Amino acid sequence: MENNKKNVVKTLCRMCDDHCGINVYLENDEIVDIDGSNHYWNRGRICVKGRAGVDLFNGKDRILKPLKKVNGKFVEIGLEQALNEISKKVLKIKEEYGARSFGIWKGEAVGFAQQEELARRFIHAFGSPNYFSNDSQCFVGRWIGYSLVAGAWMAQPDFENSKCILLWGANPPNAHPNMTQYIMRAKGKGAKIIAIDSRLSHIARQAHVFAQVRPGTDGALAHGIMRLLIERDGIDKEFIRKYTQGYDKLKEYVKEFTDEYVERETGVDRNILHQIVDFIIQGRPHVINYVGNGLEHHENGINNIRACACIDALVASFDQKGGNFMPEGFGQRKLTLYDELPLTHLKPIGADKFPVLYEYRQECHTMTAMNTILSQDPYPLKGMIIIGANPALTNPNTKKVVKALKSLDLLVVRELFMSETAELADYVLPAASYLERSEMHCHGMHQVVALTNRICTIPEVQDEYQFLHDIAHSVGIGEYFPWENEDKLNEWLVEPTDVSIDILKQNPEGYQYKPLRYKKWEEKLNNGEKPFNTKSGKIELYSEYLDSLGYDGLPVYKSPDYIENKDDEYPYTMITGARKLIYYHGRNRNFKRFRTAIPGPEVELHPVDAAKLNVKDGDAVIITSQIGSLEIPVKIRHEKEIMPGMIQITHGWKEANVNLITHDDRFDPIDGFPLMKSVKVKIEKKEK
Ligand SMILES: Nc1nc2c(c(=O)[nH]1)N[C@H]1C(S)=C(S)[C@@H](COP(=O)(O)OP(=O)(O)OC[C@H]3O[C@@H](n4cnc5c(=O)[nH]c(N)nc54)[C@H](O)[C@@H]3O)O[C@H]1N2
Ligand SMILES: Nc1nc2c(c(=O)[nH]1)N[C@H]1C(S)=C(S)[C@@H](COP(=O)(O)OP(=O)(O)OC[C@H]3O[C@@H](n4cnc5c(=O)[nH]c(N)nc54)[C@H](O)[C@@H]3O)O[C@H]1N2
Ligand code: SF4
Ligand SMILES: [Mo]
Repeated sequence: MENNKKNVVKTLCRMCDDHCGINVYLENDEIVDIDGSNHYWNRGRICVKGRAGVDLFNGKDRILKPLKKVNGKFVEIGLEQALNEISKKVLKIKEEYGARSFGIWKGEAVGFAQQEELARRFIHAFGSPNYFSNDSQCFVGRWIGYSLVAGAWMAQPDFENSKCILLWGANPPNAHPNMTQYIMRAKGKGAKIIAIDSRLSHIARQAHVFAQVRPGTDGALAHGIMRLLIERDGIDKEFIRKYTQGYDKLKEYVKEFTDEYVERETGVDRNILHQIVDFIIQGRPHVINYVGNGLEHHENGINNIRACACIDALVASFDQKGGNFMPEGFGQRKLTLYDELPLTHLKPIGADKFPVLYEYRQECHTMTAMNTILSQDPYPLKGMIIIGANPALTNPNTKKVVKALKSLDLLVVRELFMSETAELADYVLPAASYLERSEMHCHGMHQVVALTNRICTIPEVQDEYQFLHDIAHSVGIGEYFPWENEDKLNEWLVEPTDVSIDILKQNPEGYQYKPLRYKKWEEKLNNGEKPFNTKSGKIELYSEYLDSLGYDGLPVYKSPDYIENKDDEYPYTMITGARKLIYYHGRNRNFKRFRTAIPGPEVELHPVDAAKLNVKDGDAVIITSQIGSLEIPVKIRHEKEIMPGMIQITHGWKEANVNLITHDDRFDPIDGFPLMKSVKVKIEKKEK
C-alpha cells in the first residue's frame, strides 16, 4: 500500500469521524500525498476524502492569521492581541451577566473525543453549564435510544462475524466507507444483509432484502418484527427472563402490529416483513441491528430506535460475537468536570425541557439556545466560542440561527476556512487541522487506541488545547489547564492505564488495549454486578425512568405528523441529509476535484412527481415548509430509488441550504432532536 516516496509519517485521518490509519508523505516539508496504513480499522484502505486531506492542508483559502471584524469587515491582527481582546470581552460578559451567559459549541470537525472533552472542561471551569454541540442532531439520538434499553450505544458492532445485519436508516458506503468492508466480508461468509431505508441507497442495492419504509415509520416495522419473532418462538426466553425487564408489557403491546397494519403504515410488503424475520431467526444471536442517522431527526425518533434495540434484546444479540458488541473502555483519565462542578443549579439551557438529553449527555439544546439569545429568557446568553462547527449551515431554521449568532456581544469562531458561521463572528481564529494536532483516539470494534502524530505546526495557528489553555490562563481558570501543551496532557491522560505514551508512539497503527471478550453480562451476573449499565442493571424493554418523567415506558410507536395530519397545503414529505461520499456536511465544497464530481445542490424527486410538476432535470423549484422557502434545481430519480410524494435534499450547500426550511420548533420529546426529516412541504415550479 505504501508508496516509495521518502518521509512518511503515520497518523489517523480526521476527514471524517472514522479515524482511519494513514501514511502522510512529505517532500521538502510539504504534504504531497496521503494513503491508507495498515491500521486495525481500515487495513490499508482510505476513501477519496481521506486522500483529499492534502487539499485541506494545502488549501489556498485556509485562514492562517487571526481576523477581527472592524466596521463589518475582517482585518488581520496578531495572535496575542486577539487572545487579549477575547479574554477581556469574555470577562466583561461574566462581570455583567454572570458566567452562564457564556457558552461553548464544538462541532463535528473536532468531536467526539479529546477536543470535545476539552471544550466541556473549559466551560465548566469557567462556571457556565452551557456546552453545546452538533451531537444533539447527530449520534446522540442513537446513543440515548440504545442507552435507555441496553446501557450503551454500539457504534461499531462486530459486523464481520455476523450472520444477519439490519441497517436501519444507515448508508455505510457513503457515510462510513471502511465499515462497508466489514459488512461485505460478512456477506461473503453468508451473512444476510437487510437494508431498511426510505430510498434505494447504496447499501440497499447490495442487500438481500430492501425494505423501503415511509419516513419515520421504522418503529412500526420493528414492532411488527418483534410480534412475529414472539409468535414464531424465535426469541431467547432464558436470556429475556434473566436479563430483561418489561417483556410481558412489550409482548402485549406488539400484538397491535399486525401484518396488515405494518404494511399500511410503513409501505413494506408483508412478504418482506416475514423474510426479515426468517433471516433474524436463522442468524440469532449473531444479529446486528445497526441504526443510522435516518431514524433521528423525526418526532418519534427515540422510540423507533428503542424498538430496534428491543429486537437485539429479544434475540440476545448484545455483546455476542457477530452481534452488537459492547466494547470495554481504555481507562484513560477523563477531562470533563461534571462530578466536580456539575453546575446544574445554573439552569443549563434546555435541560428543563429535555431532561433526558441533559442527564444522558450533559449537553444543552442548541435550538433552545437560539431562542434564549434572542429573548434573553430565562437569562441572557451573550457570548459563544464555536470550534469546528458551522451551525449557520447545519442547524435547523438558518434564518433564526444567523439572527441569533449575529446578535451576540461576542462570537469567536475557530476555523480552517471562512465558513458561513465564521462570517458572523467578531473574531475568527485560525485552527490547527488534524494534521497539526496530537490526540488520542479509541476504536471500539477492536479495542484499539492510537495517538495521532502532529505532522507540523504553523505559526499563529493554535491547536484547540493551546487556545483553551491560553484563554483559561487569562480569565482566571488556569489551574484547570496546567499542562504546557497537548503532549503533556496526553501523558497525564494515559497515566492510570497500562499503556504508556512510548507504547502509543511505537504503535501508530493502533495498540489493542484489551483483548476482546464477549457476553460480559454473563460474567457480571455471576459476580453479583449489574449485567447492563442501565438504571435497573437489566435490559429495559420498559423504562420506569421514562415513565417517571411522564413519557411512555414502552417504545410506543407514533405515526409521523405527515401521515396523522395530512395537509393539502403541504402534500410532499421531505427527508434531508442523505450523505454524499465526497462532501461532509458543509465541508469540502472548496476542493476543486470534488466540485467537478458533484457541482451543486439538488432535490431528489420521483418521476411521477416530476411529471405532475412539469419539471425536468435542472429546472428550479421552490420548496416551502412552515419554516421558510428554498429555491433548488431538480434531479429526477429512478422510480425505484425514491417513493412518490417524497423528496430528499442533502444539507451543507450554501447555494441552497435545506436548513432554511427545517424545523427548530418541532422536536422528538425525549431527546429534543429537531424535525429535519418527515417535514411537510409544498413544491412549485419556478417560472423563468
Ligand atoms: N461522506 C460523508 N460521510 C459522513 C457524513 C457526511 O456528511 N458525509 N456525516 C457523518 C455523520 S456526522 C453522521 S451522523 C453519519 C450518518 O451516517 P448514516 O447514518 O449512515 O447516514 P446517511 O448516509 O445519511 O444514511 C441515512 C439513510 O437514512 C435514510 N432515511 C432517511 N429517513 C429515513 C427514515 O425515516 N427511515 C429509514 N429507515 N431511513 C431513512 C436515507 O435515505 C439515508 O440513506 O455519517 C457520517 N459520515
Ligand atoms: N438538514 C440536515 N441538517 C443536518 C443533518 C442532516 O442530516 N440534515 N445532519 C446533522 C449532523 S448528523 C451533524 S453531525 C451536523 C454537523 O454540523 P457541523 O459540525 O456544524 O458541520 P460541519 O459542516 O462539518 O462543520 C465543521 C466545521 O469545522 C471546520 N473544521 C474542519 N476541521 C477543523 C479543525 O480541525 N478544527 C477546527 N476548529 N475547525 C475545523 C470546517 O471547515 C467546518 O466549517 O449537521 C447536522 N445538520
Ligand atoms: S473513511 Fe475516509 S475520510 Fe473517513 S477517516 Fe477513513 S479515509 Fe478519512
Ligand atoms: Mo452527525
